[in-house]
Formats: sequence, C-alpha cells, structure tokens
Amino acid sequence: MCQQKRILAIHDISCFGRCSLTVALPIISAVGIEVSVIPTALLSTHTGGIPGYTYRDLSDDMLVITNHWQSLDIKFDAIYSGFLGSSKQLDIVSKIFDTFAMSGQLIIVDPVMADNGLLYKSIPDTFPLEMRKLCQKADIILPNMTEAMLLLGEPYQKGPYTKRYIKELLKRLTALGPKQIVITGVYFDNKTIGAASYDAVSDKTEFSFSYFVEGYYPGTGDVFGSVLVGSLLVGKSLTESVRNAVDFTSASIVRTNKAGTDMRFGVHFEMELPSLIQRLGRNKTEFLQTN
Ligand code: PXL
Repeated sequence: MCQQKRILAIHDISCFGRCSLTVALPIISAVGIEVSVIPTALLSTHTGGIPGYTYRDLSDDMLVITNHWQSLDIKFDAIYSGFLGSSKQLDIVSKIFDTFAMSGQLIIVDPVMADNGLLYKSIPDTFPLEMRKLCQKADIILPNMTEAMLLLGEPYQKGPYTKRYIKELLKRLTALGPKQIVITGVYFDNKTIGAASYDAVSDKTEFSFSYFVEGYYPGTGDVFGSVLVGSLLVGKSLTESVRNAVDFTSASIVRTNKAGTDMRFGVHFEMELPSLIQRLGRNKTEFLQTN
C-alpha cells in the first residue's frame, strides 16, 4: 500500500501573529506532506512583544490525543516539536516520541525557549536544562544562537562570530545526542545572516546566508524550521534544505519589510509558498512511502 508521507507537528497555537502551528501547517502541507498536530497551548497571540496575551495550557489533552491515535495504529514518518508550554510538557513530548517511534523516522526538535540572549517571557529558568534531555532523543535540533548556548549551559555571546567558533559550537552540540545540528542567527559580518549545519556522520559543516534586514521578526524560527522539515521529507539533503529554509525565510522577511507592516504580526510568508512548491514539488512520487 502506498501512503502519503505524514508528519506530527507538536507546537502551540498562537491564534494571531504567524508562528508555530499557524505557519507549520500551511508550509509543510504546501510541499505535499500530510501534517497532524498536537497543540501544546492555546494563546491569543505569541509572547514576542504583544502585551496582554492569553494562555491556555493543553498538557492534559496531549496524552489523550496520543492514546486515541495509538488505538488507531497511526504512524508518522517524522515528528517535529517546537514551542512547549511547561517543563511537564517536555516529559509528555518525550513519551510521544517513544509511543510513535519507528525505524527510519526523523525526530526534529526545535528547542524554542529564547532569542537575543533572553528566555521567552513564559519560559522558566529551569527549562533549558530539561530541554537538553529532550534533545537527546532528536536526530536533528534547530537552536538559534541563544538556545545553542543555553543547551550547552554557557553564556550567550553577541556576534559577529567566527567560522571557527560556530564550527566548534556545532560539534559540541552533537555531544547532546543528535547527529545533525542546524543553528540559526549565525553571522560573520553586519551585512549577511543565516544558518550553519553540521552532520556528524560525514563530519561536514555548511553555511548558508542571505542579506541582513534590520528589525526583529517573531515566528521566523518556525518559518525556517517548517521549510527545513518539509524539504527534508521530500528527500532533499540537509545542505539543500537549509538553503531552501534560509531563502524562503529571507524572502518572507524582505516582503514584510517592503510592506512596512507591524513586525510583531509575523512575516508575509504566504506569497512565497508558490515558489517553494515549485522548488520542492516537481516529482510528486518522491513524497510517497511504501508501507
Ligand atoms: O516562534 C516561537 C514562538 C512560538 N510560540 C510562542 C511564542 C514564540 C516566540 O515568541 O511566543 C507562543
């Protein structure tokens, strides 16, 4: 039997502001992958600079959903986790990984917890240490520079960085367990910014950059992660996938910057979807997996 590739996305729903599930769903679906979701929390907006957001923890629903799916014998080719509402949810996600584990499956953990040297408002100080344990179960982790330092338990340093510093950082992060590391927010000068990736099996480090645009755009980590995950699932290499994710995220930021809209409301990624589909969607049979 042929079955479409299926991913489980475990993130919050920020009802307004274009991040987490409201970007993961459209982006990954656009490239032909079936997306199932387990929402971790329901917020009126994300927590990145919009005051007065509401927050409902959905921990109790997470395992109930999992149990029902287990009874249906549902399988996932990949699991992609992002923003988690509490330390308790780290254990729940860990259990979800165990429940749906199967060979050949890709586990991607985006250790969403901080940016620009600071923990997000709703994240407790003890969280990074516990996030390290979840990362042990991942094949790939996607920290930004702040999250990378938190995972290593070291102080955050502002850039510009050197190639040597980033290469060492990538290698040291593989000591946590994952064989592939992608760090975002890497820059060697003030004109370009992008991502660095490392594959411990091939011992290969790659960099991918685009032009720097002034400003802080919440949700771009989720846009980046969703394109990366979609690209990997349609069969592209890690290097190609990082390139696709950098290009898509950068084009979305440029579009938003040109439009001049409130940066807190997220990036205009929607009009970039057709070019992503063209880039990834040529050979539809690639997305099918034979059970
Ligand atoms: O984009 C990361 C993210 C996801 N979910 C929520 C957030 C943030 C970043 O601020 O607040 C709720």
